[in-house]
Amino acid sequence: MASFHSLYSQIQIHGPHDEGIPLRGHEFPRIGKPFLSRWIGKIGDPQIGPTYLGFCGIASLICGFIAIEIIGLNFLAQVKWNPVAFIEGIAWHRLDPPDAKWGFSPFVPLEEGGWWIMAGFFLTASILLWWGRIYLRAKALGMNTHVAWAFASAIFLYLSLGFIRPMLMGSWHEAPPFGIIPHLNWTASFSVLYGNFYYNPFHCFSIAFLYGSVLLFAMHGGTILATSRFGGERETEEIMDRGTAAERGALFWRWCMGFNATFESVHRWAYWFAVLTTFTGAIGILLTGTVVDNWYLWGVKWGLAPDYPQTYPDMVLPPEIAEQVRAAADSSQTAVDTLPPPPPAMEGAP
Ligand code: 07D
Repeated sequence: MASFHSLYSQIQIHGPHDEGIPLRGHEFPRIGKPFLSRWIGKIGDPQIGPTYLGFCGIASLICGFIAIEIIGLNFLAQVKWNPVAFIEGIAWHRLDPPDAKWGFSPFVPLEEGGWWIMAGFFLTASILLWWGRIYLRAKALGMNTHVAWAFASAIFLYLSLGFIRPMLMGSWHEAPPFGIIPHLNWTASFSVLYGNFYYNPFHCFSIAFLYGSVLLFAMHGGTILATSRFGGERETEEIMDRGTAAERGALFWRWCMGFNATFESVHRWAYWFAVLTTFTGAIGILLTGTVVDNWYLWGVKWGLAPDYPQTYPDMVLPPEIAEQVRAAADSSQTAVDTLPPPPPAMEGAP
């Protein structure tokens, strides 16, 4: 029997090409002459292709290409079409949603956020069409549609961030920008603006499920690799007719922690933890600014967070600074804008 003796060694099957099972109903074309790759075989099945060609997949790729074009050309225009500056600043370039003054209007001049709406439209079309591809391919293969519904949970979070919440708030300006570092900055400032996301209980749930997914993945992946010398990777057979691998895997966990998932139920655990990561995340996003304006104050109200004067009882601001902070709070300036300049010794300090 094939065995996986260490973390590194693995078996590669090099035989006749597998064309797959005949599809139910009409045959759609598949493209590409299949070939084997030893290097790809190190991370998965060595056979590449043939790839299924269908309406949803092709339309999705076209829409995704248009979205990337719009984003990329905007980045290039921002650096005056200089390809070197484009590459140098690739992580910093940004394409912002419309300003708050445009509300949630679909008609915004291109240079003032219209490009962002258009890129978002094509990206969303691309993602939804890809969902269709996953759903329809599962059906065609006679499978259930679990993968499509898990993907739908991630799409729910994506739509909550970029469309549903901005719609509820009446402003595109609430949505994240396109761009690598800009979207990181958006995430951090969004958290601060709405009072610190650590106190958003649905952010807590989402993290618990995310970390839980990682733990389950490590436990399950480890168990299967550790029992593969007994055929543990033949999971279906082990579920239907508990073989020596499943017996050992189950016993291992029962010895270690008194309880074991079954070879079947561990996949339900993994599935629901992953799905709930993005689902609870979406709920947390939809509540922010609509139901709860400030998660920190919400935390103080419900006894989750201490208020700062109690945490730092000895911290008393000098009266003139306290006055400036108060004045800033009354105006649109931030407190930092009004603070006196740093003493000379600190100038130029990192
Ligand atoms: C984002 C959506 C689905 C994605 C899809 C794919 C494309 C490809 C490609 C154009 C992942 C779309 C495909 C777009 C385009 C081209 C080429 C799924 C997504 C369909 N947090 N936090 C989470 C932690 C803090 C904040 C989730 C940890 C701070 C905000 C997760 C910490 C602040 C948001 C999580 C931490 C903050 C989140 C994401 C620690 C400031 C969200 C789950 C240890 C930084 C999001 C409710 C996920 C959310 C979210 C983890 C800290 C802000 C659990 C571990 C306090 C604003 N955070 N976070 O699966 O759901 O994302 O919040 O400090 O919006 Mg957080």
